[in-house]
Amino acid sequence: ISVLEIDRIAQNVVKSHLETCQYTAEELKRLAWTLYSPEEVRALQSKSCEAMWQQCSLQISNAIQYVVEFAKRIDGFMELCQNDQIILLKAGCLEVLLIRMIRAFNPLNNTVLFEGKFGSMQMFKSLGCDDLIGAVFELGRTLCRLQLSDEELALFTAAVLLSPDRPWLTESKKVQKLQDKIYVALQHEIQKKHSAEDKLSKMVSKLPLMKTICNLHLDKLEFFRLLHPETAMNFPPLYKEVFNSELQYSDPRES
Ligand code: 4D8
Repeated sequence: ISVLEIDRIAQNVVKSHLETCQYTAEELKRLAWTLYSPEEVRALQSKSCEAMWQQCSLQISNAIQYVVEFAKRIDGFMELCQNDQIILLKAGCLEVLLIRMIRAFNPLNNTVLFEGKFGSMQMFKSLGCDDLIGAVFELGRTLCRLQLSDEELALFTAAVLLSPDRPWLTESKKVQKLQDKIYVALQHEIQKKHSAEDKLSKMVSKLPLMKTICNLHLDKLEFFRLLHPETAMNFPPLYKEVFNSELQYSDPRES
């Protein structure tokens, strides 16, 4: 693999990332001190669990649309078979969202952008998922410490999306080759910046926490569905499609 090819890959992935982020870095900087007032936070906290889940699933579903568009613009992704495209998106999109979250996370006051304003983890209280939200904010804080550039974020999210170890992939060798090249491009990008040489391993070391968060989210969703089946039925179609556990973990050979 030549330096020229690595540069071409990096350019494609970074361009795709920048084109599919809802907010530019400047917009986020301007918004960073637009905080929910204590009254607004109290209003969010006194919502019913169902209403807050509905609101969060809508935000997640909206953000997933951008991740799907990101994936489609990565060279090689659309050349994978449709089965594998779906598997990679379903398995990876929450991880990508969690990495993308750091662009919209302010580590100075531990707040995250939610529907146009920044708020702390207390605003999610009515979800009844304090452990999940706590883990998400912890991840936000630790990822922010790495001070990733948009170029690094782009390549890291692309590498996570193109994980060859997702269950039921039919062409995992093909995915592996794409991911290898993206990691080479990421390592190359990190070296350009004279940043700490173990930055890549620090990034990769956060993946287990992300997997834990994804599984915790699936557990919470499953439990929520048991308690409030009619609300869960009305979640946005994209959210249901991506996180429907039966579809995600069923054995295609058994159905
Ligand atoms: O650019 O789309 O505006 C998180 C959601 C981010 C979940 C969103 C969220 C994001 C996960 C709302 C609830 C990450 C941005 C805003 C909304 C990703 C938590 C915080 C997007 C980046 C920040 C800013 C709650 C956007 C994890 C878990 C959800 C349950 C349904 C229990």
